[in-house]
Amino acid sequence: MSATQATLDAIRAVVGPQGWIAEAADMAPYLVEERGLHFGSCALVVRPASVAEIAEVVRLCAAGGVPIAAQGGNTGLVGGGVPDGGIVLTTARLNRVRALDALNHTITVESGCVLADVQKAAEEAGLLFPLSLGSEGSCQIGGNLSTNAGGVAVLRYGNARDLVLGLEVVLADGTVWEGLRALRKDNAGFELKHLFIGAEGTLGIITAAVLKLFPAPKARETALAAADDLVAVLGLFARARAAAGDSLTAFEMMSRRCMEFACRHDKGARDPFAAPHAYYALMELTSPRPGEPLRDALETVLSAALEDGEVTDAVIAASTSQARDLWRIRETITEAQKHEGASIKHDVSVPVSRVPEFVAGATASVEAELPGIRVVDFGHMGDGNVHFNLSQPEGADGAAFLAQRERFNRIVHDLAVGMGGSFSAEHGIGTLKRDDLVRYKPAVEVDLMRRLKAALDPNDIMNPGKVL
Ligand code: S2G
Ligand code: ZN
Repeated sequence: MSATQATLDAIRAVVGPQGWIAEAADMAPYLVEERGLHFGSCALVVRPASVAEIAEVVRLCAAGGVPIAAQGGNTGLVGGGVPDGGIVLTTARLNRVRALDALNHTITVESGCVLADVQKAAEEAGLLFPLSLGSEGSCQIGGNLSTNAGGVAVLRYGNARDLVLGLEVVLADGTVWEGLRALRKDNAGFELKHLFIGAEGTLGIITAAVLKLFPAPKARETALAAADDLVAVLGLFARARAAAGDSLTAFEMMSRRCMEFACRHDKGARDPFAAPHAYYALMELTSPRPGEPLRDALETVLSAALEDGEVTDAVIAASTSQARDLWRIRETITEAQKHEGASIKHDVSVPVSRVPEFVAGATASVEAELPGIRVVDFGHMGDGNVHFNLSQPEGADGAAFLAQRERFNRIVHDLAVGMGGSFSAEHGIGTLKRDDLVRYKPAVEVDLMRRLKAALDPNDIMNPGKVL
């Protein structure tokens, strides 16, 4: 019997019949990335029921040299959770809320908790866990932390990394690091948790976390403004930020094509304006103080912008359900784009002040490169993160379009990095951007990452081939 077979048998004994999947059809969903662009293979899908089982499985894999692709909800977009042989280890069954300390404003959750459930647990305690992204109904907090997820509230609350106080991690030799401290001040040595947040499972497996909670919003106003170009949208952002300060919780932008795709493919999405507009800004103000005059602030900002011709139209949601309708347009773009053929995505960031310049430059370049290409630009304007996604020309061959991914990645990533931006703002590296990491990160950074990887995972069993 091969060493691998012996290891797999031992793993099956550790987790028991409920804890493993070997049927090809049952394993299939674990082997493909969200958009079906990355496929993998594995010998076994392992579903441990406890940290102790995970630790023992990792110890066996370390001894047997069996690679582990740790997975949460498998909603990633860069192939980070797709296995390349070895086993998939899903933390889905570790989905308990272990503790919630309202006075300390912290919640301790296991990695398999779905993000929406963490948000709900906080809400039931009269508090807010602010991480919020399109896949929140299925993504799991372990994956959110492993990829340092961003989403729509980064402007006000930061990335996943900024929301974590403590971690529990199973290291590459099976040791459990129990670092679930719930302290906002703990300045004793290296900040080790930040090694594992954003490491995409390449240094260890996050099994639980202590997360920060915040006062729940008692007042919330949402508006959609229309503008002729991104310079105007940027001007509106400046006005809103100056007027509302930290009450401005989200500021998203989307182009006309996004509105068209959303309304074409999602029956629940409706353009609130009579006329088409080149760009839209979705803004949300919240406050923990009930009765805070957020609507007045919004009306003041929007009427001044309308008066100055910076904004061409605007609607302030008159109800929670209308606010949800406005958000739906923004959140359905990713799904809608799938119906428009092949897409080449870019998840870049530049200084907020340079978003209009970046989008104009990138659009001119890609349209010169391939007439008929359809730029689908939207994203988190408030934190400079643009999803500069490209849909194939109508009627073109999807595979031929995707074959040009490298070429368009180069154009778009070179421009963003050349503007002091990043080629990967929130989605991470996975396998998709591994080469770009070496191309764009300073050699000293890549070398440091490689040294950390060698130190923490000397047998290279933790998600090998991802990130580095
Ligand atoms: C978003 C989703 C991925 C994409 O909607 O904010 O992160 O580029 C994106 O479609
Ligand atoms: Zn995004």
